Amino acid sequence: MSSSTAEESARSEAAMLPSPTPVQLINERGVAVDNDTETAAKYPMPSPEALMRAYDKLVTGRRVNDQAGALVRQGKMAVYPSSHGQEACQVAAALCLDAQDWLFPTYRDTVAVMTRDVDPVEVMVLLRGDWHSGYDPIEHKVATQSTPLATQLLHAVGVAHAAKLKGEDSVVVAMCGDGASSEGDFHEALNFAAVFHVPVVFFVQNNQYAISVPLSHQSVAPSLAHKAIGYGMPGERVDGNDLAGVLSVLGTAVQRARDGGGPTLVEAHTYRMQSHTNADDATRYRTDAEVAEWAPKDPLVRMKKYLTDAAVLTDEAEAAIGDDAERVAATLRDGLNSEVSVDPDDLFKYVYSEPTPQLNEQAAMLRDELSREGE
Ligand SMILES: Cc1ncc(C[n+]2csc(CCOP(=O)(O)OP(=O)(O)O)c2C)c(N)n1
Ligand SMILES: [Mg+2]
Repeated sequence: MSSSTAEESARSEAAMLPSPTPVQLINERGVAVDNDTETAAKYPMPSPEALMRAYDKLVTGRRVNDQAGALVRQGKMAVYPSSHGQEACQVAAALCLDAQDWLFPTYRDTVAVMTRDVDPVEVMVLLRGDWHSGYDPIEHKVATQSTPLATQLLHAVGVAHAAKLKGEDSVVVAMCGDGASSEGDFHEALNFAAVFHVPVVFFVQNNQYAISVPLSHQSVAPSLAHKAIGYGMPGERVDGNDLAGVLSVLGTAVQRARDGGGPTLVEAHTYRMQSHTNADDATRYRTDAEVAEWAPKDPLVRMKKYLTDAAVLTDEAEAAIGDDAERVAATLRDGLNSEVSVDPDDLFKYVYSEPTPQLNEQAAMLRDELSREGE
């Protein structure tokens, strides 16, 4: 290998590696970080308007998480995987996309789906147990919230590949958790995306746990973002509680994909502040002291401090943002407190265009069981 080829190859390898520490634009005290020139050029601070728009969604996202928790306790929803503490990731994942782009969320990404302007009640009916999905994925370009881990990543790559073949200008953001990165589907999706150079951004919210399994039992790689180079795509890591940082890093990756630069793997370092779902008791596998360490890193607190100090966020603006969030919470309460009548047959109707014999059998069993209810 000639020395210039060797240098070029070393440069392109280095470009695929993530930053030595997670990218951060605003620190935990709400102060802008003085980054080196290269990082600052690659990840510019979003404009005050963009930050205000995102902060508005952040406040609503937190309110939605709190409201959903209350609705579960009141028996109005079956289950809620909260993204409390992860709202910066949620908001940024939706706001980095244009109208023609696609989002592939998981069960924990309700706030991301709502931030893409899907009706809040339509989003929640899945978690009430009424429907497989209450919104139309094609209308909103938001796939259904996936519970089988990492399966959505393959679907996302398929959509991105199709968009590329059709010459469409759309980018796909595919979300998953740290635990999902151990799935075979994760590997297949990243490998296919890199080999076929498709416009997709893989966005891993590393919230440190897969239910009770800590990250240390999931991976011993230097970071999840380091996995990217093994597939031949760039990886980046970002402080997932820094809204400005996540917006900038995801924005850069989305633009790269749009410009024909191929896929990127972005890992956000964050923390699941509450239990996995209401059916889990996190005190059984982690200490209060560990949770307390993350409390001061709250994405809302630092964004509020930064915007207030910059005199962008005024008391009136804060009050208006709070009112918006209350309106969304009231919409959720009204929608989920209303009586709903569901047809049990619908469970089977839309699985395949032609029902399979097994589905027909299961539907008949359910009908029989229901007809004997109360006997
Ligand atoms: C294929 C598959 N295996 C197992 C499960 C059960 N399960 C549901 S959530 C979860 C943990 C996932 O953790 P992570 O990917 O880190 O996401 P988080 O819940 O932390 O957002 C597991 C194992 C599942 N839903 N799908
Ligand atoms: Mg996790």
